[in-house]
Amino acid sequence: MTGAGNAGGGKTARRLGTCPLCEAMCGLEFTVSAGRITSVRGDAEDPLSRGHLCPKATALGDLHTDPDRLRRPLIRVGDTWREASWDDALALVHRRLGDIRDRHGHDAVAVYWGNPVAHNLGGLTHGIGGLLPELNTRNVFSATSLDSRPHLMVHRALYGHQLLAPVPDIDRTDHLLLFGSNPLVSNGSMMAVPDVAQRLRDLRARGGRLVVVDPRRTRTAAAADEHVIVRPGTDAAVLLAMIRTILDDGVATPASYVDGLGELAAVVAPFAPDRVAALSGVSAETVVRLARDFAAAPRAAAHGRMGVSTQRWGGLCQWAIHVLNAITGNLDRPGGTLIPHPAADLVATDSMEAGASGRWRTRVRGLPEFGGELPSAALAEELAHPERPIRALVVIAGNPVLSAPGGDRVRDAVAGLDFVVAVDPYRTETTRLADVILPPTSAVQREQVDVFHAHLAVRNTVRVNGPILPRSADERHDWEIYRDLALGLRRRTPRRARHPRWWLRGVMLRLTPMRTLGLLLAASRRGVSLRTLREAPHGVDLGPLESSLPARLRTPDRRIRLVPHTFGDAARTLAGELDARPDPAALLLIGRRHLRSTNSWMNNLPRLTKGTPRHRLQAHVADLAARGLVDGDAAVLTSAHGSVTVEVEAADDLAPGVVSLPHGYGRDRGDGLTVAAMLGGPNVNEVTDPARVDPVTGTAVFNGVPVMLTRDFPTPTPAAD
Ligand SMILES: Nc1nc2c(c(=O)[nH]1)N[C@H]1C(S)=C(S)[C@@H](COP(=O)(O)OP(=O)(O)OC[C@H]3O[C@@H](n4cnc5c(=O)[nH]c(N)nc54)[C@H](O)[C@@H]3O)O[C@H]1N2
Ligand SMILES: Nc1nc2c(c(=O)[nH]1)N[C@H]1C(S)=C(S)[C@@H](COP(=O)(O)OP(=O)(O)OC[C@H]3O[C@@H](n4cnc5c(=O)[nH]c(N)nc54)[C@H](O)[C@@H]3O)O[C@H]1N2
Ligand code: SF4
Ligand SMILES: [Mo]
Repeated sequence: MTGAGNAGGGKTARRLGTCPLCEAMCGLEFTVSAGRITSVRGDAEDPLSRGHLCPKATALGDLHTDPDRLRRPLIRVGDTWREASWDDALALVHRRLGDIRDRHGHDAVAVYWGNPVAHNLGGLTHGIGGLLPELNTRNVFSATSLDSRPHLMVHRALYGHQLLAPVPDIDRTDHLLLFGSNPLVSNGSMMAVPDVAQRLRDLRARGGRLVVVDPRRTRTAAAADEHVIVRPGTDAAVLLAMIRTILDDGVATPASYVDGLGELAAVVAPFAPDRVAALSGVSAETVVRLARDFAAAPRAAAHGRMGVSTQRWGGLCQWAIHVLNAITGNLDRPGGTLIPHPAADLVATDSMEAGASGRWRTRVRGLPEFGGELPSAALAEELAHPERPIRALVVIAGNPVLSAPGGDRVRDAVAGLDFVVAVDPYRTETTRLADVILPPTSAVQREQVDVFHAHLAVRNTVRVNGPILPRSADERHDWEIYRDLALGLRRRTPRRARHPRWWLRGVMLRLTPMRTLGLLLAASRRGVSLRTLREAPHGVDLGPLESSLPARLRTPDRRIRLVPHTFGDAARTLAGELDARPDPAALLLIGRRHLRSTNSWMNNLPRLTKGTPRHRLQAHVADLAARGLVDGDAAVLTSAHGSVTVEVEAADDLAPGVVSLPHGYGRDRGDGLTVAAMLGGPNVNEVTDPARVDPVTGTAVFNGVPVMLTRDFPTPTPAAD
């Protein structure tokens, strides 16, 4: 099952792989010499990535040989750890989790799963699909509610399934309008788009336009035809004013299966462009022009990402973006936005639930579940509930101490539990709090295929590769760890507590991920089987995205209702706040990502961390001067939640009034030493505020957080909210 054959001569071999690190799913070609990866290149024959790769992929070999990467299970003994056999470590987990469930019930065991799960077939088949049902707990949290939950909830509300995701048809569009998205650094998100730099050059070469709305002149904004600066957290008002302009102009052309234009007009009526201008900093003329340019383009696509998902009105922003595409006739049109139709179709095969919500709620704030998950902004308070309904935590490929808002509280809450088990290759700020760490094989030791992100890709392709390197008898894949955890818990589950599909789940747990993929491919009926995949190691190309509505809608009447209640209500609430004026003294905090980092991990690898430090708080030079600060100074950043010490950096690409800190920093090895000097810095999520979530979706607010920046620790008067 390894890819291309021998490069010829000696012990050097070329092997094809697929990068698991981000949504772009780049096809890779590894050179392996004497059991080590000596080079990584992009696979020019991959139909999606076409030879692209980014610096992170070149570190996959370093990741594998990293001496800090755990190879054997660790069991905590007081303040230290001992290596243990898999049997001993698993037995301990089964006993402790089993006892807690026997005494306190299934909900006493909570789960947090992180981003790498979604990129890993075994994470889906045996983690989400196997271990989670076996744990059978309502207390499931994940990175989704720190990320893409607004998208998923909008997909569910408009199209009937959380994974029916229209993505920009970037290769054919004439007009791409991006809100809060920086694909030249992130390689696209909720839009898997490798080689995006070339794709954007092609767009402009064929006479198309790229417009970026962002408080920062990002790489993507700098490459655009137009960059519109917006005050963080106010995009929803801008978008609703754009919709109003298009409706007022009488140029809305929604498809025949779209209902609710009249209701929409009523909802957006308060959003007059000049009213929105003072709030957002985007002039009325600009709002009107953005709307008219978008409506007039023959084929246009609007897309929004982290900047507009993880802000106060993330749900409204995503809803408005979809509505904008729909009312201009761009939804489901080549060159507009189209719903991918992958070879392994999780929607058509009902392999993923459509996305119910509100079946249960968090205890403290009453925040609703969506798709079986509670908002991670509530993780700390739920874990630390005085009645202790939750006693144990299972962490799968996640680092909530660094990635969830109020990370300091998450740390304390996790530390206060009776038992914690983590499946993770590293000792991190989170896993260090565990009683047992179970490390999986590295990314290059397993077969890789990304089934989930194929539902978000700008072309329908699929590719299975690997493993690049063998594993030893003592190493376990993620899926085997999830399987063994689940099987041990099954043995302890009394008959009365067994869920309805008990027997079937037992069978599925015992299949390998590849067998499950084979079944999924067959059920998807796209003409692709495991065999065809193995015969085409560069990938199978099912071609460009295609129109497929209304046939693929999962709404009860196969129609799209433009104004679902929750979004209409939220728009009315926002309308009531339109004339609020931002405090001119407050700064608004936003995040940022760097080309050579991946959320909170891989940043201990020298290849990726050399160069200028990235953990500094960037601010406009005028904002620094006003506080008596210059580049390089230490300062204190304070929000309603907390304070951190920062090193400031003057940035000329940020709008005045806006400051920026990346997440995933503030790393330390647990012995007081930072992982690498430049990773010191603060954990931004000790400043982001878990108390503030998007009221529609419960998603964390990472962008547009009101903060104060001072030379010294302020006397205790937190920033005005
Ligand atoms: N302030 C702020 N906070 C943010 C964001 C932001 O923009 N600003 N972004 C949010 C977003 S979009 C996301 S996705 C989250 C990420 O949040 P998380 O998913 O909680 O955090 P990661 O940093 O991705 O941690 C991944 C962990 O998985 C481990 N890991 C890596 N590969 C594997 C594997 O193959 N198997 C297993 N079992 N473990 C593995 C790594 O060692 C690491 O500890 O952070 C969110 N937090
Ligand atoms: N190199 C690298 N690539 C990655 C990752 C990584 O850590 N490193 N992480 C991956 C993950 S998990 C994800 S989810 C994706 C995220 O992919 P993206 O969303 O494309 O990446 P971000 O850098 O978070 O981009 C958010 C943008 O929103 C802007 N912004 C902030 N606040 C606002 C606002 O209020 N309004 C508007 N309009 N814009 C705002 C920011 O300036 C920034 O440019 O990236 C993925 N790819
Ligand atoms: S863009 Fe993403 S998928 Fe492609 S090589 Fe970089 S990290 Fe891997
Ligand atoms: Mo993410």
